[in-house]
Amino acid sequence: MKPLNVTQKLINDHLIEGKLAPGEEIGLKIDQALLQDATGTLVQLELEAMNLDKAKTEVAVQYVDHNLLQTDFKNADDHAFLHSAAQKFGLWFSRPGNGVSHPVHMERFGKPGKTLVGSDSHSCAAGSLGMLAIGTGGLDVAAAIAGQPYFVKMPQVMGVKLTGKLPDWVSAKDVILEMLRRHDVKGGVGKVIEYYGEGLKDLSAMDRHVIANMGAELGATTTVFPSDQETKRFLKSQGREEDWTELIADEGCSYDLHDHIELDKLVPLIALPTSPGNVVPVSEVAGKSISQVVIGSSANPGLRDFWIAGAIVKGKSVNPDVSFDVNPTSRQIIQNMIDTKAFANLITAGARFHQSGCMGCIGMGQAPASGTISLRTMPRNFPDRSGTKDDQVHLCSPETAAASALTGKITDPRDIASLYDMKYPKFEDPELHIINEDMLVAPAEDGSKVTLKKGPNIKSLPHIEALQSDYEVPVLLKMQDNISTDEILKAGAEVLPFRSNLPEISKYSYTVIDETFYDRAMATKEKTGGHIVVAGDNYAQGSSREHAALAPKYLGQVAVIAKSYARIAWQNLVNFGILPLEFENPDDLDKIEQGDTVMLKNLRQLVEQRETIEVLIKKETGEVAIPTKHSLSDRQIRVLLKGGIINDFKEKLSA
Ligand code: MIC
Repeated sequence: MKPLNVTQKLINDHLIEGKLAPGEEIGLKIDQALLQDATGTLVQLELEAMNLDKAKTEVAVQYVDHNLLQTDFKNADDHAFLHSAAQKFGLWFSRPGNGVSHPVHMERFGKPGKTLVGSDSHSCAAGSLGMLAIGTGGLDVAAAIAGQPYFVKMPQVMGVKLTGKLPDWVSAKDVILEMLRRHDVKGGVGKVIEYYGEGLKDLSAMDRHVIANMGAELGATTTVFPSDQETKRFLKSQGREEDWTELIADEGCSYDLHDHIELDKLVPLIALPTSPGNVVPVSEVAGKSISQVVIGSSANPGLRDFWIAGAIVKGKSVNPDVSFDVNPTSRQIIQNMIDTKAFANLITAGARFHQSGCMGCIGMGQAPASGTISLRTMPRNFPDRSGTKDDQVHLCSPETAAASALTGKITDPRDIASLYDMKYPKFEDPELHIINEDMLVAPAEDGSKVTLKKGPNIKSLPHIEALQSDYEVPVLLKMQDNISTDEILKAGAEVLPFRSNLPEISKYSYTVIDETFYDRAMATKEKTGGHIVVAGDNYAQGSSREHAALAPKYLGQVAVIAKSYARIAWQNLVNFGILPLEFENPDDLDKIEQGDTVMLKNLRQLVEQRETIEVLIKKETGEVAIPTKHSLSDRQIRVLLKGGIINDFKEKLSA
């Protein structure tokens, strides 16, 4: 048999439908599922709409890590709802404050050789353990929990060879920032990034998590690491050695695409506002004053990351102009930080400790002061995500963050060696971590007796109408390349509490780009029955939040015409019955203006027969015909024509 890489092995072992030809849709058996609260409320409502009796996956876990601030009843009600739903539908429940989903999952549940889908784009982090872990929209996760296969376009596999060893003051975050420097935010679309080579031996499982996690920022389908002796050591340190199995690439296997990173040549890197792909060496921007440093999030989750920051600031004080915020990733990590003195080092130097969770990473508090620079070890710095208008969030390693917290300026961590006369602190990972499972609640034996607790802010899902054949609707918004889901539907403390209330959250659609959107969309919905929007490349990159499709749908969005789409967003649009069209000639975007009217004729038939869909644009000056196409699978066409997955699923149930 032909030698296989790790990705091919994982896919082969779980393939239910389709062929391994890049670009074709495949259906995979899913072993594990992960939900976080901000996307999970919708998923649980979807499970309710699907009438699920009990989760069919081997493991499914509902985490609560995003909406932690309880400024009124809404988030607390959501937590109670999620707890009851987890009990009812057979999921584990990780209680609020227990920690961020991805590292907790890796510590307590992840298993080499398994597949996972998660309703959070960073679910790919579990690829650090030799899993095929894919972040996706909530409906796809709900379907997997209900026992359906997960459908995705067969990706190409990019093998990234790692050689050498990271120099002092350079760490895993710099490896993924280097990938982003090379490939930018859409370089990974349609690809699995598989790391291999002798350079792996000095990257711990948690270092691999840092790299796999931010594969989401490359737009990759997922990231895969082998399961080797280091994976075994990690699982042993978590008291789960028996869950280890070896999974390594066969000698002589091949990859569709290639890249190579010489680890010893890397330098400290930083992503400038407002894209994780805007990466330069720290030395290029060193010296700029900063007002905030935040360490934490699933993109820098391990004990080492907090320990190294603690060791750098040990015995010193952070700069008086800097707020030095630490978000521990889990209660277990806090206990291990106490044990290794990292906690004391950070506190004594002036750190502000927050509860374990995503916090500022999703704009739940920790907004920086206006007009100032915030340095974060987090994965994203899209416009306004922090909660401060025109924010200047930079993304960097814990070494760069801690060094800069001391000086009050962006600082290349290699420079503090001479400034403070210190050597690079060497981390020794404890053989056995303190393990804390107190806040993980097992599913109920019999969920049928559990009643769902729904507070007044939790609204059931509306019915979605099937796609019609003819439309005459306005272009309500014209956008350019790389529009993020944050710009389509804001993150942040003001909006997140409405994740379980569609009518309310839809008021925030596209407000980062155009504050008049909601009013214009509602008026148009009444008058013409809907609208379309147009965009450039990589539309809706970033998060998996399906609200960025469902809310526009609720406001009457019929179709999007874009040059290209981010993977998750493209799937979400179809799942909620919005037609994702692509320009046959990308330059035709220039021929459309906001305010033009669009005529779509005979749409159902053209979509079904995969024919060119001619979009007639009516302008004040005349008419222009623009050819468009779609790249949906037969299954997606069926789903779309019915108005989305829920309608399709209900129809299957009643058949
Ligand atoms: C993000 O990093 O953008 C989030 C918050 O984790 C999202 C999920 C969400 O919007 O709830 C993601 O990455 O999927």
